[in-house]
Amino acid sequence: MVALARSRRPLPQSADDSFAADVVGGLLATPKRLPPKYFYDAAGSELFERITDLPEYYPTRCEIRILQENAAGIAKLIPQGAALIEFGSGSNKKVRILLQAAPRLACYVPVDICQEMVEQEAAELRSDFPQLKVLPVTADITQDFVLPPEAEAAPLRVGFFPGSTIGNFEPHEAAGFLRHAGKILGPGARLIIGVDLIKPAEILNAAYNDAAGVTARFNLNLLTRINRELGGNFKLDGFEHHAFYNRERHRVEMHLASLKRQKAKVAGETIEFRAGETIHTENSYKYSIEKLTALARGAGWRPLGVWTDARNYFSIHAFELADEPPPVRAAG
Ligand code: AVI
Repeated sequence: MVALARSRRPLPQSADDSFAADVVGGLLATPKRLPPKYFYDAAGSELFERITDLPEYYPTRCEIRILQENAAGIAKLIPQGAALIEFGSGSNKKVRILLQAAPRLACYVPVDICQEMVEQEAAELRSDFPQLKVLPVTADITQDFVLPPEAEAAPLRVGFFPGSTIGNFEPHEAAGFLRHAGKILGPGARLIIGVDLIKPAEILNAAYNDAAGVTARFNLNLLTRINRELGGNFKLDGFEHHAFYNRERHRVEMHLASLKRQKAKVAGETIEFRAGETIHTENSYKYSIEKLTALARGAGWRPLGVWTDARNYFSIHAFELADEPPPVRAAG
């Protein structure tokens, strides 16, 4: 029965097919847009690591500081024997702080779309934490994926989602992701999540327009990737990085602005640009503690604690999966 149902489904698209479909679909839409998850090829991941060290880009430093200063309190919420699952693990800098403070874990499961990165970071952790079972999974964290049997067998799973990556989702997608994380982690789960807070526009504008131009290169690298992987012919000097804080929507927007009227070919499609027209490449939503807590509650999570830095730039929240789904509110 199952096999029959399966054989009737269309063949799954390859990763390349969905990249091409997302890029062409996004560039033919009005306004033009590209999903930010495609920033992270090898060059983009490296540029992002450089962003995290920039003097203007405060989130990584703030989050590491909060983790260091509150490691014992946060680690108390990770019970002995639990499996720790990191969503979109990237660099292992932050989880090391938790691993040092946490009691014996059943295993640590870093999950990331970039296989090379997740394997390399896992190898480093294995040599620094020889007692720890490190079981990397290569997957898109927004899609269903299977946890290793050791993680499934643990009495409890704790999710770790640092870096305010949740801010790169639209708020309804963020709620959807939190629900999806609850399903993956299962009953009794906990979640530790880093979230960037609302703050003055000058600080946000500087963080996404660094003087060294690394964020601009990170943004433009998306066109380089499209040229290489989808046979595109974008001329990089015809586009400019634009990033600004949108106060009404509490988000930093990143765009690639066309400097002139021009055309580009991508995967056999011709895309036309007006002078000044932009491709919207990323939103980075900033939250208040209350708004993030309400979003998580709506997705079935009960707050356990929240930690911030002295300037209230960044927050780390801990949640526990509620037994009952939140009531559906009547419209009107
Ligand atoms: C990964 N993400 C949380 C970063 C952010 O701040 O939204 C990506 C980034 N974009 C530009 N700079 C950093």
